[in-house]
Amino acid sequence: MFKMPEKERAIGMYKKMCEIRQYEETIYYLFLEGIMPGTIHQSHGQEACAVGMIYDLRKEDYILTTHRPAGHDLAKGVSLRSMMCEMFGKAEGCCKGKGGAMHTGDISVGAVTANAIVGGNLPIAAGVALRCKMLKTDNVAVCFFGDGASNEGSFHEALNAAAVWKLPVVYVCENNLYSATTSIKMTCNLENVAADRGLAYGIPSEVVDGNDVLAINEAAERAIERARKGEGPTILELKTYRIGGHSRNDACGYRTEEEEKEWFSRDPIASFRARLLNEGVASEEELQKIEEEIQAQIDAEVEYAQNAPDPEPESALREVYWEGGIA
Ligand SMILES: Cc1ncc(C[n+]2csc(CCOP(=O)(O)OP(=O)(O)O)c2C)c(N)n1
Repeated sequence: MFKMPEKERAIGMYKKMCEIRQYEETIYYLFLEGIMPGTIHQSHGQEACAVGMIYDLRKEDYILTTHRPAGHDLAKGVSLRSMMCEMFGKAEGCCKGKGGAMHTGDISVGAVTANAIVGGNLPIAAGVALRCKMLKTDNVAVCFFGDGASNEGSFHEALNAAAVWKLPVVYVCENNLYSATTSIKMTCNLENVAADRGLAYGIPSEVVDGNDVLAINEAAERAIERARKGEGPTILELKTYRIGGHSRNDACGYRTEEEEKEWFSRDPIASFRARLLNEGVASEEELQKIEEEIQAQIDAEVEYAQNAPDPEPESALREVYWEGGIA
């Protein structure tokens, strides 16, 4: 078992995981009630991956995320308000209401706008890392992707370039066993779909329990340190499971009850909560207070976002690509 850090740090990690879970759950119910339009891909069950990897990054470091971006963005410091306003398509949204659920981000805190093209962010991460290197900073890029993305050509091209140029990038595969509704067993003959492939490119890798925030945080420290020291990329494969469906309309009929039961019993937040209590780091009352305060803040942001101004119609073509160029 990984060593519990001192209280402030442990509670800090717990709070961030709860913020992500409660933010996504609140959005889920808003969708079910028909209050929020569009679709959503959520990271219930994968919160430890975001928090363990990002907790010790600097503001000047970068993250690159996917169609499932909320947890990563919140962990990197994109504000709850700008995330919520983005979900409601409002002008104060982190992408001015033009991005929606799959395209959140805020470059001012190092969260590169999410890329919903599976595997699309891997070469961009290499580019971001190349920039960090050419500017002679010791900042790093951390790139998240799913097991499905490891079968895309862009994965292989990006990893090869990152290895050859010794780029300061950490590639993080959140292996939740499914690429949308397809089991990874049907699409890849390897046990560790990202980590085992590191060998082909001369990139060191680690396989980590993706539901243990402390295990992830320790592996992150090693990989980030390597990148900062100019020793090149690392692949981390975090074994995890999404508790909810792939997207809003997915009833998960392709998973067995036994599999779900086994993984749900390893919920990363419930497990960490139990450790905080068992090891006397915090009391039940303290944890409940934290959870209630987070929910109150999220509810206040929902209220704020619903009443926030819509974008001006004239702004529709600003800061987006269109056939006439950049308006
Ligand atoms: C290039 C591309 N192909 C297909 C899709 C449709 N699609 C969206 S998410 C997804 C599954 C991706 O699986 P994985 O990379 O394992 O990530 P996860 O959904 O498990 O987080 C697919 C096929 C897409 N967005 N982009």
